[in-house]
Amino acid sequence: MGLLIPLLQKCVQLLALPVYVLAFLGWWDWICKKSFPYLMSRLSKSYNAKLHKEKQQLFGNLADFAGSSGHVSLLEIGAGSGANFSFYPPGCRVTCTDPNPNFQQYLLSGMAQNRHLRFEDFLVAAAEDLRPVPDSSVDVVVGTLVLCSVDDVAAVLKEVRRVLRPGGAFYFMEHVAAHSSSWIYFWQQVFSPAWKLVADGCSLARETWKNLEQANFSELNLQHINAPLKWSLVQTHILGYAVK
Ligand SMILES: C[S@@+](CC[C@H](N)C(=O)[O-])C[C@H]1O[C@@H](n2cnc3c(N)ncnc32)[C@H](O)[C@@H]1O
Ligand SMILES: *[C@@H]1O[C@H](CO)[C@@H](O)[C@H](O)[C@H]1NC(C)=O
Ligand SMILES: CC(=O)N[C@H]1CO[C@H](CO)[C@@H](O)[C@@H]1O
Repeated sequence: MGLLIPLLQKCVQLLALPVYVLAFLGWWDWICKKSFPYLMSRLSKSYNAKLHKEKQQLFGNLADFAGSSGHVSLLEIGAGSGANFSFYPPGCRVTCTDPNPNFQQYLLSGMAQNRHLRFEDFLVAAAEDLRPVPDSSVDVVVGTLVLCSVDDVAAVLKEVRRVLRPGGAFYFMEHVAAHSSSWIYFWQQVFSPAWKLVADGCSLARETWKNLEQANFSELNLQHINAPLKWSLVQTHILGYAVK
């Protein structure tokens, strides 16, 4: 396998050559940032339809983390087009963050369809640096399909822990690296470099559960599942919540 993987990686990169050329010219990032919100809003509808049961189960106890006001104050990182709003409890105060400002119109229309929530703010920020959000100020942080795309997972988890109040929870659902002896893992490695460029910085084979284990939450509820997706490169998922 030693030489096979780099060789196959180069083959896949050759197939993606037009994208590499656009990146070389400096245009790809602009195209990605403009077109991704539309693509994500379409993709996330079909993804959510397939993972409805899992999300319902995941967010089922979210209301237990309500603060003293009786409502949950919630910060969603990498909110994208707002794929999780319908799962939040009535009265939930939602602040969204995403480094890509082009998501805002999708978030606003998602909010308009979820009148049971109170939309507080949209921050254009990477989750590695949530400076406008004070320490220990939110009950719940949510991130779905985000830790695959951030630059520094450990730095993000540190920020998440900083902004959570003691006893608050971080809910996550992420596609991750498959078992290292599986074929899926082999193909994840083959496609990884080209995928990262084409899919707006998404890493195919991160062992994100390790970062969560090392992030010093006081309690970690984490499950590995095979998501019911046909596209098996992103089938292997983790989901759960970590309590500060
Ligand atoms: C695959 S999309 C997922 C969107 C949405 N959370 C969902 O579940 O459909 C990844 C999102 O992460 C965002 N993102 C990329 N880098 C980020 C970073 N450093 N911090 C926070 N979000 C980031 C992207 O802009 C994009 O909205
Ligand atoms: C977690 O705790 C250990 C032991 O106290 C410490 O060495 C480590 O730096 C901490 N990690 C983080 C991310 O806070
Ligand atoms: C934008 C988006 O993906 N919205 C979805 C949120 O989740 C509900 C329930 O699964 C879907 O019906 C929406 O399409």
